[in-house]
Amino acid sequence: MLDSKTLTQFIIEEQRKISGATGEFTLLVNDIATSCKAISDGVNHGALADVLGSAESENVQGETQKKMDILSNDIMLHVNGHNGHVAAMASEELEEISAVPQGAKHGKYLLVFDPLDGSSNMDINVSVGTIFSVLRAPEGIEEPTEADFLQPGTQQVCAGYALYGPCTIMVLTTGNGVNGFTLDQDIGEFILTHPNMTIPEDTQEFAINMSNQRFWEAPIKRYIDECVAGKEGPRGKDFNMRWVASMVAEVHRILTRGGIFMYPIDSKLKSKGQGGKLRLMYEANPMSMIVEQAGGASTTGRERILDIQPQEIHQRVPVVLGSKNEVERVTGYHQQ
Ligand code: AHM
Ligand code: MG
Repeated sequence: MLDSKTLTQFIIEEQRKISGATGEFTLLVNDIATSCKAISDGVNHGALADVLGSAESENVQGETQKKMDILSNDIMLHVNGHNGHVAAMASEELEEISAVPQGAKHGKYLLVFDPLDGSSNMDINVSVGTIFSVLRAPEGIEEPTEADFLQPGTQQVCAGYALYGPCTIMVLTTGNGVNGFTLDQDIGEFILTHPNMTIPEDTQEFAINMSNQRFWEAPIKRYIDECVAGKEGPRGKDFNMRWVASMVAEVHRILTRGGIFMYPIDSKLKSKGQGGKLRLMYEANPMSMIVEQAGGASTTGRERILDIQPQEIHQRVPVVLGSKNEVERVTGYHQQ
């Protein structure tokens, strides 16, 4: 413990390097960490705290909400809304943006989050996570509107996730590399355990929901066919496959040992009028910033995700991210 560095110490040191930093960002990251500790506690108690199973409600995406989706969303809103560091928040679970509570001070940041990603895994006791992204609120605006959130991913001040797995890990970037912190449950602090995480450029592991194969476009079909063909195919090597169905866990695996993760556009999604499965602002943008900061790449197959100008807060996009050379190959197949 005497040699270890807490998340708060780490952020304070980072902020000292920036002239004019007021400490507000450090306090915001502290609030986000507190929310993730509270969500982690709920997730860990499972049936003991009666947080498994579905609630009676649907979210804005028309998906049935899990009890833990609602609890996680409430925790994020409550912990981050009252302390004067955010000007407004947007959540995957809420139709409209959320203003800070009446009477609370307005901060200079916009906080965007998916409170419990992969929540279909809750009931089967498999990893879930929280994904977040911090943007700057436009200066001089008291009550931000949805339009103020529609900033491309390149504008993110910070992006991160908490993974609730065998242990709880928070991974974040402020645009200066990627660092991972493990929650020490005994003292209630996130401790720097994974400094300077990087993604190898090459990989032999892919992650995709293969049950959608018949709906894919030709470039994705070709890429996966070539991986599956293994040593005897055009790639001349065998590939391994993983699918946790929890984006946070897939990205964490890729940060740990490389890999490529894909949720491409397909004819089934198109027939529902959707531009992809994953949400640009809550999932694709924060994960793309983390992956790029770790030396990986992230595209829709056609363009860099971080360059996309969002049209609405709940917009969905195709996602291809991970080890650079594989992502570039998939993107190349889309150009042919
Ligand atoms: P969610 O935000 O409703 O939990 O959905 C997002 C999740 C991702 O974590 C995961 O990659 C994907 O949806 C799983 O999709 P599928 O159900 O096709 O396996
Ligand atoms: Mg999600």
